[in-house]
Amino acid sequence: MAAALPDPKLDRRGLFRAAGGAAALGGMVWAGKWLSPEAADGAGLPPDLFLGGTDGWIALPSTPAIPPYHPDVLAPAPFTTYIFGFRNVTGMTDTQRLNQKNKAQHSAPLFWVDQYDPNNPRDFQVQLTNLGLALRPDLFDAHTVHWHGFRNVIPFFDGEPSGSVSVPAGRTFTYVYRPRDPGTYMYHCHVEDVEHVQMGMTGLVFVRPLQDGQNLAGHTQFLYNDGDGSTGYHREFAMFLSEVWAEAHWADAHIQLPEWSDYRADFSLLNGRVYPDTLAPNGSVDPFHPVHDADGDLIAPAGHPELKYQPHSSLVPCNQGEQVALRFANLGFREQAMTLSGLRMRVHGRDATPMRGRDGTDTSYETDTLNIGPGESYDVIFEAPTFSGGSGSSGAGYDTYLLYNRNYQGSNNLAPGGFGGQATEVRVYPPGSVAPQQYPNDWGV
Ligand SMILES: [Cu+2]
Repeated sequence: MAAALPDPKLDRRGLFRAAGGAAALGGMVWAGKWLSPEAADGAGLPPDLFLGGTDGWIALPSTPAIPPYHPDVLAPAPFTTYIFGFRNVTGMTDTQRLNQKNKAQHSAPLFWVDQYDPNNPRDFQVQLTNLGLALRPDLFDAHTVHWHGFRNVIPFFDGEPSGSVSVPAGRTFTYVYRPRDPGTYMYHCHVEDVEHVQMGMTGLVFVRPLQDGQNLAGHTQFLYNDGDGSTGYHREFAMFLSEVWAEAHWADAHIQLPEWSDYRADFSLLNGRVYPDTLAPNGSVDPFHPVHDADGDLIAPAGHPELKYQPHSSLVPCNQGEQVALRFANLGFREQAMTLSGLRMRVHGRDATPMRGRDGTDTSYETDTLNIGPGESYDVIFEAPTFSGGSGSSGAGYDTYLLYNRNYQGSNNLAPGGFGGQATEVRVYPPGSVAPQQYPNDWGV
C-alpha cells in the first residue's frame, strides 16, 4: 500500500531534485541566504600520501649502556631500541604494505604540501593504515594523524581521538586537508599521545606558499607569501627534534608500564638520529618518490645498515653565498636551544606564522640560537659565508659550522664524551660545488 504523500512539491524526492538542480547552478537559496558550500575538491582521486602505523626497531649508540633498558636485549641486531612509528607506503601493493608491519621508522616520514590554491583547487589527502603491532599484539592500539597547529581543521580529520575518529588495527582512513597557512608544522599520532609520540609516531610537515614559482629577488622558492622575495632560499633542510627515554621504550617491548613522571630523555634526536649519525646519508626521504626493495622494506643508507629505519640525514651541504632555509620543529618533551655556531640565522616565521606585524612591519630578527619549546616551530634562513679554503675541522674542501643543542644534556645525551645528540654540521663549499636539491634535505650530490 502506497503511503499518502503530502504536497508532491515538498516530498523528499522532490526536495532532492530541487537541491540537485540548484547544485548544478553552484548553490541554492535557503531562507533568503545564498548557500555555496565548498565541495571536497579532489574527492574521488587517490590519496597523495599513504602512511602505515606500526612498531619496529631503531639503532641508538649502545655504549655507555643503561642497564637493563638500553640496549634492549630483545632488539634484533644491529638495532637497540623498540619504537612505534609511521612508514611511507605510497605506491605499494597491498602485500608490500602489509609487509611493513614491525618496520616503522623514526622520525616519521617528512612531507610537504602546497598551499591551497582557489584557482586550482585541490585538497591534500593522507591515507593512514594501521598495520598493527608485531611485538605487542595484546596492545590493540588505534593510531591517528594529528597535524599539529593546522588552523581550522575539520574535527573529523583532526586525529584527536576523543573528538574524532581513530584507525584501529587492520583498518584504513583518509585524512583531507586544505592548507591555507604556509610554514612549518609537525604531525603525530594522537592516540595515548604521550606514549605514541615518545615511541616515535611523530615527524615534520610543512606548507609551501602560493608565491612559489614566481621570480622575486632572484628566488623561486620561499618560506612565506612575503611579496618581496625576502624569504627566498636556494636550499631547504628540515630539522626535527625528538627524544627517546630508553626505559619507556624498553617497557613497551617488555610488557611493562613506565612511570611518566620519572621522564628523562636519554637520547635527544635530530631527524631521528644522534650525532654523528646525523651526518650519515639519507635513505629514501622523498615522500612522493619513495624507494624500497621488492618487499616494500626500506633500503639502508649507504654504509649504515643500523640506520635502515632512521632514513633522515641532518647534514647541510651548501655553496658559499647561498640562502639556506632551516625548518625546525620540536616534539620532544623538553625545550631545546639550537645554536648555529659562527653564523647568524634570520627568523622569518614561528609556528607557521610569518614575522610580520598587523600593518606589515617586518618583525624578522637575527640570532644564533633558537629556544624551541615542545610543539613549536621556527623557519630561519642563513647566508652561507665565503668559503675560506677548507679550514676548521675538515681541511677537506669545505668549511664546517656546527649546528648543535646549546642545552648540553641534549647534545651529549647525559653521557659526557659519550653519545652525541642533537648536533650536525653545515658544510660550506666553493661556488658551484653542490648541485641543486631534488627534495628537502637532499645533499645535492
Ligand atoms: Cu599511535
